Amino acid sequence: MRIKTLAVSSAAGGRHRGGRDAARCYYHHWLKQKPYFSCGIDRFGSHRHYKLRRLFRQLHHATQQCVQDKQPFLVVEGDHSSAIGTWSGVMDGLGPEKTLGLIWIDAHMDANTFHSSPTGNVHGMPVAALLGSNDARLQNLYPGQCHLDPKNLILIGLRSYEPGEKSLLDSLGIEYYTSDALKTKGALDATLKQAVSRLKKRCDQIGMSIDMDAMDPRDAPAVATPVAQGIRGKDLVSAIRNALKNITLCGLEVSEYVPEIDSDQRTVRLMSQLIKAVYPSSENRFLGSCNSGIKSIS
Ligand SMILES: [Mn+2]
Repeated sequence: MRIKTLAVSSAAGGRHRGGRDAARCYYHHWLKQKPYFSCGIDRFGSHRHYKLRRLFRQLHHATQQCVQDKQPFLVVEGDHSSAIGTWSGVMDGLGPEKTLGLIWIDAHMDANTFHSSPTGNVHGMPVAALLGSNDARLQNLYPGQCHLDPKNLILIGLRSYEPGEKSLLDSLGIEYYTSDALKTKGALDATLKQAVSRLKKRCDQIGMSIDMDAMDPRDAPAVATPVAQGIRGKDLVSAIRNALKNITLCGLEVSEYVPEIDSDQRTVRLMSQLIKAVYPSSENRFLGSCNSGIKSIS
């Protein structure tokens, strides 16, 4: 199986601009090839939302195409706001008749809106956007037609969130697991296995979005917003391997890695193990060395 790789060199939705180099760094050091597709925002500054909107639209187009071609993909992106483009594209690719189940592994709920966010950073809002929150400013950034059904979203690893985010998820009856609930031996393994089998029963495709800050900072220190007491890296690698034994995801997204503070490459190494746990087959080839012709937005 070939995996299409999509590199997003933008951190404009986050708070650490170093994240824009995440994709380039990952592909250079670990895949030894150029990414298939990249679109990026090099600078902060004016028109940030206008540029993000364009970026999400490009990414939406790319993942929509992947799904229509039944082509599994890997997105490596700077900040987690890009998930708005990734998964809206998948849902539109599936069309209104088919459903996406999404496993969201993160320290944060990412369910703020422009009304509730203390910072205004869009990387804290993708879950709210995908669910179709009624924040007009946020929906203005949303490139897709379809939204995520709350019962098809499961969040894992949470430990830092605002009360407004929790009440949004609770009001929609969304299933989530805090990292505290996963501390006992075997709990993470069982939870992930159960999440996959539940989504498999009711959804046509399953995707996974991994925010590197879900992991404990001892294992993944090079992230934009580290939070102590996270899931241990090796536990997540083995839980993913077990849970996905008989299933191929439609796509995987990895987010929030900041290479410039990854002095011992601990975080990128873990990122690579997580990607291999999702796409383990030695037959897998990551498509690369090809330019889509889409220019960086800067
Ligand atoms: Mn996140």
